Amino acid sequence: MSKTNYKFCFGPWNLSEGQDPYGPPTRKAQTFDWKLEQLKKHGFDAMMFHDDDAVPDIDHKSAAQIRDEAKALRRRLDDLGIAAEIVAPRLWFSPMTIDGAYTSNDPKCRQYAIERSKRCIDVARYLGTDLIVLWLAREGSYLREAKNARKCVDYLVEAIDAQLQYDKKIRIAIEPKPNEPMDLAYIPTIGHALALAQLTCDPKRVGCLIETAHAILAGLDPADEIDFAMSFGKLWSIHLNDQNGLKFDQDKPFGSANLRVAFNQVRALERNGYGRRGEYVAFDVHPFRTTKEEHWMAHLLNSRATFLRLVEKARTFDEKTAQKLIANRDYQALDQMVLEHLMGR
Ligand code: XLS
Ligand code: MG
Repeated sequence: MSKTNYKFCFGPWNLSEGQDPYGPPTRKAQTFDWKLEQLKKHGFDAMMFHDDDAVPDIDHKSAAQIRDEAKALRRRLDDLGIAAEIVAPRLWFSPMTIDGAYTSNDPKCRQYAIERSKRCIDVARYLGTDLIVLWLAREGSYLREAKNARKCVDYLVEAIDAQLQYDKKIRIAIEPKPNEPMDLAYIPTIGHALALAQLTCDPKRVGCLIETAHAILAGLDPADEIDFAMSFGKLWSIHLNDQNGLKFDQDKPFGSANLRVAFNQVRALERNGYGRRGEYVAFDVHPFRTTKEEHWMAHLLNSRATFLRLVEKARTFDEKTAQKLIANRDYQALDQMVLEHLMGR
C-alpha cells in the first residue's frame, strides 16, 4: 500500500488567548488575518471554521450579507491556496441556546438552532466544503429531571434531518463529547453518534469526528474509537490533541500526556487509510495559559511534528516480530517491544 501524504489544519480558535474560568487572557487577541497568515506561513493546508469565525456576528446579518462576506473570505482563501475543511455552527453562545440548542425545552429556541444551522450550511457552500461538524455542546442536562432524554433523541434527529433536507449534498460529522459544558451529554461517544445517524433520513450522509480528549474524557481509548468509526467508513475528520485523565477539557498538544496512546491513534489511522479520501488531520489544541506571544504557534507545530514522528514510528514498527509474540501469547515481550520502539530502539 502506498503511503498517505497527510494534510493538516486547525481553526482560528486554536490560537487562543489564555483565559480560563478563573482568570483573564494572558495574550493580546490577534486578528483573523494574522491567524490565517500564520496558518499559511507554517505550511498548513486548510482552516476549520465555526460559522461566525467566517462571518462574525452572523445572527445579526441578512442572507445577502452572509453571502457577500463568505464569498469574500473564499476569494482570500483561494488566493492563498488554503481550503476550508469544515464549518460548524456555534450553537453554544447565543441567549437562545442557554438551555440547549436542538434539545432546548423551548420550541422557539429549537427553531433558532435549526435556522442557525442552515445559515452555517450556506457559509459552508460559499466556502466550498460539503462537511458540517456538529459539536453538540449544550445537548445534555445539568440535572436529568429537567429534560426528557427520549424526546431529546427525537429533537436531535429532527434537527439533523432538517439540515440534510436543506442541502442534499452536505455531510454531517457529529463530534461527541461526554461532558463540559454540560454535566452529562446525550451523545457522549462515537457509538452514540453512529447510532443516531441510523435514525436520520439519510444515514450515509451522517458520520463522525473523533477528538482525542473527548474520547479520553469518556473513559475510552481514542484508537479504538478510530477503528470503530472507520469500520463503518464514517470517520470524516479528526481532532488530535491530548488529555491528562478525567479532568477539564485540556486540549494539550498531541502526545503531550500519553505518547503511547498517541502512537496507537496514528497506527489506527494508518491501518485504516485515513486521509486517502481527502480527510484532513486537524489539531484541536490550545496553547498553555503560560505561553508567551512569541511562542504562539508552538503547540500546533509541535503537534504536527509529533504526529509525523509517530507516523514514522508506526511505519517502522517491526510487525513480523510483533505477530510472532502475539502468536506465542507473549504480551510481556510485546509490551516492552512497543516501549523500546517508542524510546528509540
Ligand atoms: C470543543 C470542541 C470544538 C469543536 C468545534 O470542545 O472540540 O472545538 O471541535 O466546534
Ligand atoms: Mg474539537
